[in-house]
Amino acid sequence: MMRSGARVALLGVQRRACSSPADLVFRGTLSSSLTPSTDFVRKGTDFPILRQLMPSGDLAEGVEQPFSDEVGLKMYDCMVRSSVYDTILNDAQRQGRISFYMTSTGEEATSVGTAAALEPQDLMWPQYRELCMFLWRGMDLQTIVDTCYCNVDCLGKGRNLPIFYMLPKETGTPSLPVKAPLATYVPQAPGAGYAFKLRKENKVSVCYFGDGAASEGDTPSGFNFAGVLGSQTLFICRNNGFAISTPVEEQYSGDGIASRSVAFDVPSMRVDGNDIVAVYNATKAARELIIKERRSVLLELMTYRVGHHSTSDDSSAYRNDTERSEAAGAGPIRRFRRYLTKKGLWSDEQDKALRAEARKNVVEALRSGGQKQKSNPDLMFTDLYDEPIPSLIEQRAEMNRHIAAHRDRYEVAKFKDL
Ligand SMILES: Cc1ncc(C[n+]2csc(CCOP(=O)(O)OP(=O)(O)O)c2C)c(N)n1
Repeated sequence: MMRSGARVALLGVQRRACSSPADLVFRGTLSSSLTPSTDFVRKGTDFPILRQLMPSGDLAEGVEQPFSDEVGLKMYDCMVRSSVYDTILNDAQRQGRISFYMTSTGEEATSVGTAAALEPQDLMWPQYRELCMFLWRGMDLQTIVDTCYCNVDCLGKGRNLPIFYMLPKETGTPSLPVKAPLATYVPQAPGAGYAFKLRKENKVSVCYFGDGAASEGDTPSGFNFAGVLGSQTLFICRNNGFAISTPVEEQYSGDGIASRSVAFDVPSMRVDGNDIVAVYNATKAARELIIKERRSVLLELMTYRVGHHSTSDDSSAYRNDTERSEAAGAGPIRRFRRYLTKKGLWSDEQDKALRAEARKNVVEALRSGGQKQKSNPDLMFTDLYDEPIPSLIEQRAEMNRHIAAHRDRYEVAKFKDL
């Protein structure tokens, strides 16, 4: 193999003067080595999975608990509450009390482990399976349930699907609301991260998304923007094996999502997403690197979507139940509970009491939320334009005619102009 010996300049860096064709330096590559071989490059770097808390509930050799006992117990509390709320709210949809629901079952460590390792000023861009992040940041249960009911106290004014949470201003922790179109936040979050960099702020723009969202064209665009401009963005990909009924094997043939970031000069780390210690440590390290080098980082958190995609899905049509129940058994809550129990920080009695309390609270919040008036559908047409455009005025009139014709089906008695 011939080697030119010349280090090539990175994009934008001055090119050396060439004395002969052999000295030619190409812009925009990291390596200048030359070869006469026509071999294709097929394999990249290996992306090992960071694991620090073993399924047995023991820390890997040399690993120390990175958070205080208090923070550990608070994370566990969020994870259990989230799983209890998921069970009851999913049932509430089945009973026809709310129209739609999506669980985070099995993925609790991905959102609470990251949220707990970040700072309150960091700006969150959620996908929709981050209930634990919202709990960690102080979203109260009644607001969660009111959002699921789309009632008058829903912060999104009932304009969205249930579970489309947003953080109330009083929590003092910024977050964009959950939204439906996949991956739209992936290029937007680096925009905010770039503003943080320009202002030299100690803030990170944190973008959660799934493996399915990573299959959207917006995702590489976002990675490229982040890599080229050095935006203070933390990309958090929850790789849970599925995009609704499409398993990851049918979504990509490369090495997951972590490998893609290398092409965009975004350092990445693949992490066991069911291991709260690894998720926490990886996020801390990522945040440190982002602020120190004013650049973006990607974490690929390997996990499993234990529940159906949503209440509109029946996953028994495309996956076998053995796989699902095995994954449920190996979930992050059990693993962390084993650890806390071995450490003498948690007991079966405490676990029972926490679950009973969470259940009682969510049932009570459902009862209270169900008695509230639904959000006014007229609000769908407000806050978008200063002066409503003609098509919006026509759509609003059409909706009002429809509601007037089916008054018995809508809880509109208290609304004016309808
Ligand atoms: C742009 C866009 N395309 C398709 C959909 C329909 N859709 C909703 S969720 C989903 C799967 C997303 O999978 P993933 O990002 O892996 O998240 P997960 O549900 O597994 O947590 C799809 C295809 C959508 N909401 N937006």
